[in-house]
Amino acid sequence: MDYEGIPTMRTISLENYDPKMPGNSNLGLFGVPQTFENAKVCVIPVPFEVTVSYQSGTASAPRAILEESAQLDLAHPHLLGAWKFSPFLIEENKQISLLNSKFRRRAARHIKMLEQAKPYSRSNLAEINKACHDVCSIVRAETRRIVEHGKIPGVLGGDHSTPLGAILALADKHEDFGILHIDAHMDLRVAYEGFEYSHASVMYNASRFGNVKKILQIGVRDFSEDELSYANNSEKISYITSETIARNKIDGKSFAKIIEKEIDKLPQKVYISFDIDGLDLPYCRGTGTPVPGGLSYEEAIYLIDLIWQSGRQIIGFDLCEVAPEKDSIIDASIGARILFRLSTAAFISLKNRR
Ligand SMILES: [Mn+2]
Repeated sequence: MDYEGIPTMRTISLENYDPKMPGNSNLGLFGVPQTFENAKVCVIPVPFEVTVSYQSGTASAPRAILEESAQLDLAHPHLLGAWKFSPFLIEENKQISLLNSKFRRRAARHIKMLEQAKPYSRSNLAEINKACHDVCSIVRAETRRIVEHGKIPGVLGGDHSTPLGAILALADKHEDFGILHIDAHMDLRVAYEGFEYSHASVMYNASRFGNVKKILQIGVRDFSEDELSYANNSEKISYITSETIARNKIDGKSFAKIIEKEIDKLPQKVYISFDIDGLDLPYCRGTGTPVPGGLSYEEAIYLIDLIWQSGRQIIGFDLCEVAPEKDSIIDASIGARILFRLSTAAFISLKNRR
């Protein structure tokens, strides 16, 4: 019998769930007993970080963010009863973490050889690329399944290579969409370190899909001359560096003024790719390639909401490169909050569907 009428874990469902109860991540993302059938937004966990070039740790993000997500209070400034529209977390595909643990060390060895200018094994590199390709295929298939059910997919990485399969699946479905890319990096490198599916190449790879019509990068501040020249020579790619944002603000322009004109360049359908290092360092201390400068948390939320507020539809999103620190819950907590705002924004944007 239930203790004093409180439903036990097994009997808690969306019907009898009480958002005032203490959060429990065993019930689901954000502590809500969401179901696949009911959810309009589904999150695919991708604990994969084989191509990370500097600090590792982001493969543990899906688990840490799930645990931390139950601590959030879910009142939302634009959505009454937001908890009911909370996303459903798809069950993790075990193949992904198997491939991650098998190939992470082999990739690290490859990077070490490159750094020491020593000859590297071509077959090792080919096998790493094959593993990354396999993960891309898994994410693509999962995304396709979600999209076929009329739901919005979100990828929870892992490093920034992980959403490529989702962008591919969305490009299979939508003829014309843009990407809002929040990041410290342009990720426009061609097969960085020999990795065809590198985290540092994801926007280069996405820019080659015909149905991706526009990529708008915000907060970028750490890039190579090759990436800059690729961006400058591509009609698809626009960017606002965090330095430009900061200078404009110093000159007395508002963040809204700087951003709005650029958002207008995006098509009606938008995919949001959110690398946590697009935020300033205090918000992502554990992340793989930290860079000072960047957006504040509120500026990022403003940007996310501007997509639906401008009449656009969010067809999918990802959150990558969150790397929870050992003795701190802060990175995972911020990640969970960004994930909640991304998924609620996607849900709200359904009203703009055409
Ligand atoms: Mn980045």
